[in-house]
Amino acid sequence: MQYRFPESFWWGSASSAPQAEGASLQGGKAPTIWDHWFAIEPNRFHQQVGPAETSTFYKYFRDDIGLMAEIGHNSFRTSISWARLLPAGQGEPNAEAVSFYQDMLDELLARGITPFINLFHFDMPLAMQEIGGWENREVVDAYADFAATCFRLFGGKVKHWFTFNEPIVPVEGGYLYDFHYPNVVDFRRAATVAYNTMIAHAKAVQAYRQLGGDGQIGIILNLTPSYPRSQNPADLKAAHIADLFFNRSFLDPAVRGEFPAELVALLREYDQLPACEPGDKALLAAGKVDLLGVNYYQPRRVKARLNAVNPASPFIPEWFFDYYEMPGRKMNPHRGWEIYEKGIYDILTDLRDNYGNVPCFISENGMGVEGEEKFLGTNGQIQDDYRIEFIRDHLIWVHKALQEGCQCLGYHLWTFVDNWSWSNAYKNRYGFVRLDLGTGERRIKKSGEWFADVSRRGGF
Ligand code: BGP
Repeated sequence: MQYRFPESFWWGSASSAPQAEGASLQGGKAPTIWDHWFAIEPNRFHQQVGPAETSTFYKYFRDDIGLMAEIGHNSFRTSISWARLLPAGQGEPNAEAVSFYQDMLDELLARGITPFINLFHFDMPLAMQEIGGWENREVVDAYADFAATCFRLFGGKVKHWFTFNEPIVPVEGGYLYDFHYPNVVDFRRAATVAYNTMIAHAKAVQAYRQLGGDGQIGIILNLTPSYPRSQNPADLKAAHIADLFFNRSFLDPAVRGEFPAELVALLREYDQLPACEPGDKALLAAGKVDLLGVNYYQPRRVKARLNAVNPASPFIPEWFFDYYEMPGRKMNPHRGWEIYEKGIYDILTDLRDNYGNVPCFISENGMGVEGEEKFLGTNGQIQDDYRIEFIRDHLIWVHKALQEGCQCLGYHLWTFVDNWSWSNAYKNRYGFVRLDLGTGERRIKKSGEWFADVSRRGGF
């Protein structure tokens, strides 16, 4: 075997409640911003497929977990839906939701699969958005109560908790670039959402520790290494600022317990700082994670801006850089994302060198492919050799990072069974398992079989 991984390495995949459970308005669950946005603007979703049914995990979780065991999972991440557990956003838990999550966790444990549970995956309960979402500190407190409720109800079964998945995405999508509800474009409001999200994170961490949680609590961040076009000082500066906005804005408070001073100074200069409250600084300082999830899909390549900024246009990070398309870059044309395997190594070594080698794992990595049925083999199985190659080539860099002392504890693919990708709906398929949207049938892809083998042998 050329690439051997530690015996304790986490092999598995990641998913989320809104993208896989389905039954979005059933079982006592209240609508989220996704149900609402789809109801008012269905045209914003690929083929007008909304969040109501997604991948029927709510109904078929036992079968799905059986398949996870079959393809060598020793761990699996999903989320608890806030709007399912607490339909009003706060108050008494919904009994049907409690039994669903208990059963799901028991099933995972019975199959020897360690549950990794995340508490927010872009799915703001509509009732909470109606009072301002993350712009309102009452929602921050309601979230902290929701988190504490989860720790109390499920803490006996769950020892790996995550407060947020990719908290920057609702900021970008909802308040800067118009790809999530509420489709606002306003940097100061975006900064408030980002800031309050980290306060919510810190309050959840505090609650976990106060309740005497005996596991680990962390956050999952999408880290996109910023590469400058050249070593020209203007290109270097562009990459540095992009890194501050898109990585360090969340990475520094999560791991170091404070926002980067340079970012704060920049936002102050442009009058974009959010409002803080007394006590926030200490709260953030105490909210450092035990474990960091790293989602890695693509690098960010930037260059110095060519043109002057229109000062009347809304303030956005792109005031400080232009995107750079590197000639010859390798692309996943379906998602429009560059494939750059070494990026995963650059992240891990950065965490080792600049973030105290915080314990981490690859919590998402994967390849969405459109029209995957054209790779259906004569045996009726999807022959996704491109996905095998994608995973293998990333794992080779993870392996190198491990040999060089990085504390990367596992690798989770996005995703287990093909699931609903927000406004892309079912356009791109990511799963180890194919979902037939017509019949609901699941079928393990070639990559799933390959992964089972890698996980069982501990390498390849
Ligand atoms: C991450 C999210 C996932 C998932 C994945 C793939 O950003 O955490 O929810 O969707 O990306 O991206 P997409 O679904 O947009 O293709």
